[in-house]
Amino acid sequence: KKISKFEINLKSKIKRKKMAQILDGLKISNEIKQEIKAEVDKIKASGKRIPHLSAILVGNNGASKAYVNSKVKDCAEVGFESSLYKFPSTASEAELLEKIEELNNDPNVDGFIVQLPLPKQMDQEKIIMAINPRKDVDGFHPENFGRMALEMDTFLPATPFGILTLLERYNIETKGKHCVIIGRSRIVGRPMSILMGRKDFPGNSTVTLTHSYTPHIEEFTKNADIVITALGDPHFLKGEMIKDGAVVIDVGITRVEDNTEKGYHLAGDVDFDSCAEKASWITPVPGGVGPMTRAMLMKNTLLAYKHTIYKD
Ligand code: BQF
Repeated sequence: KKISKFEINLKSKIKRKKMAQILDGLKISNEIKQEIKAEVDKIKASGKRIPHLSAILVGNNGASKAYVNSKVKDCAEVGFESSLYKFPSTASEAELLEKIEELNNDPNVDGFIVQLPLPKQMDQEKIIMAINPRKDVDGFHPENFGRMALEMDTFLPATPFGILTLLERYNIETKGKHCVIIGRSRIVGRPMSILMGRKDFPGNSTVTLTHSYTPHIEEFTKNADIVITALGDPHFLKGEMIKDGAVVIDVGITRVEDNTEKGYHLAGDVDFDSCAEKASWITPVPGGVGPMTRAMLMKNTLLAYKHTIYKD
């Protein structure tokens, strides 16, 4: 039987893969920073004190230095005041606790962060517990984690807050969806598992939290409407592990050494090319969740300034 040109055209049209749309974190993060800047401009015009974020950096970790510097730059961009306190890696826990107490009591500082990870001799938990929850713009204090889990107003950790904001701005349906999260870190996976199950938008998902002891992870990811990867294993999630039309959020940012001037590039947990062929929406790396993380720290600082979370 002869096949007409029309039929061939039709077949190739049906076969042609529909590529995923990009969740553009860089674009949305710039919009959010612009919105914050507009608010700060109004605050300035009214003659009031401007929002102030402080940061504590301990030691010489290259990535930590770069992160903290980028936060100082973001503050300048949105019009916040910022201050950076640097300690050598040999600093004692007591010295650090003293600075935290000073910032806790400084009425000119709205919020502050201690850049993680800390050197090994420091008890990270003890340091975080010393931060006044009202100034904990990273949302790492257990009181704020508890408030989050109980669906009270609080500072959400910047990365989960950034993911929620991306889903919200792109109006991605989460209600009644199956959300599979890979990784149970304190900063991403575990809070995300709580947030996606909240009675809110984004939220109202059925959540599965998978991790290094989950056998046959693909049996979960294949059944997920939304997959969030935060494990730090470049190209871990392959297209064959997801279902058609899935929403794929990549939180991985592993530094992979290469021959570029920089000496490295960032690799996500998602095998972008194979997943983009099947997904409906996908975040790129770089330019996806990372820039959102940075913008949400600015947002939390503004919320601290305005006493949006703790009202007294
Ligand atoms: C991008 C962080 C692990 C440990 C401590 C943009 C960032 C990253 C990636 C960024 C992170 C990760 C930050 C991209 C802040 C996110 O375009 O892909 C921005 O600056 N982040 C941090 O301060 O501490 C970390 C990850």
